[in-house]
Amino acid sequence: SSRRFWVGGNWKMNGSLASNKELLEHFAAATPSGSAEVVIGAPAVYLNQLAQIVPHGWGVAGENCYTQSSGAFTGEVSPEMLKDVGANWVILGHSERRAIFKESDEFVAEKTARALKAGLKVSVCCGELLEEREAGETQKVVDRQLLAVVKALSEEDWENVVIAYEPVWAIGTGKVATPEQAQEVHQAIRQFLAKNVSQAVADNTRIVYGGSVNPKNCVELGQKPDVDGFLVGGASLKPDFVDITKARD
Ligand code: G2H
Repeated sequence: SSRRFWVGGNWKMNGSLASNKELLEHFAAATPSGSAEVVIGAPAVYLNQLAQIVPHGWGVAGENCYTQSSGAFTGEVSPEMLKDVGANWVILGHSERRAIFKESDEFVAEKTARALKAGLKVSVCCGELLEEREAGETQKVVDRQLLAVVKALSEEDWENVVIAYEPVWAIGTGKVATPEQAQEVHQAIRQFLAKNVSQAVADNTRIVYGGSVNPKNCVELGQKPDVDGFLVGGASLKPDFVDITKARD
């Protein structure tokens, strides 16, 4: 397909000036010139550092942003500020933001629209809780989360969006979804896009899997036809993250 494989690292609230530098030097030394598009997400305070030292061609992502460019919003960071310090992507709607910081589907969608308007690309996350999967509600939950995004975006906006499907029960637990489980939901998301946006957007939008991806399980997951890459948490803090970026090569 025309969908270039996409691999994001999501460092979450980890790192330091010294450890970031060391890790990025490891990545660069591992000749990370695979065919995938690679993006590293890090705490906002480190994005300026990352923008200067990520391996050639890799992108830099914020892990959140607000809906306004500037103003009296103590503690928030705007999409324009992320761009200003060298980020070209932002991860939005991660399950930790939804669960811990109570972000609603509508708020995530509004942030997605605003970040795109500011010229950032967006990796927007969705995914069900364990009890939702067990109740047979996986697709209903994912559709609800994505419908809010569909309503907030224009068809052209989708060119700059990657959907990350991250089942919450697989996040940081070591309990990775099977390739079949991932494929089933990714395929349903693509059908959802065809029905609710357009066939072209369904065909061209990257849908990546997240949740306990590591160098051992990434190859099999990456062979599934609707798995267009990964969003990687814990394993993106280790030198062999580079192997995951080459899962499809
Ligand atoms: C899911 C994922 C990265 P991990 O949160 O977004 O983290 O790979 O540690 O499960």
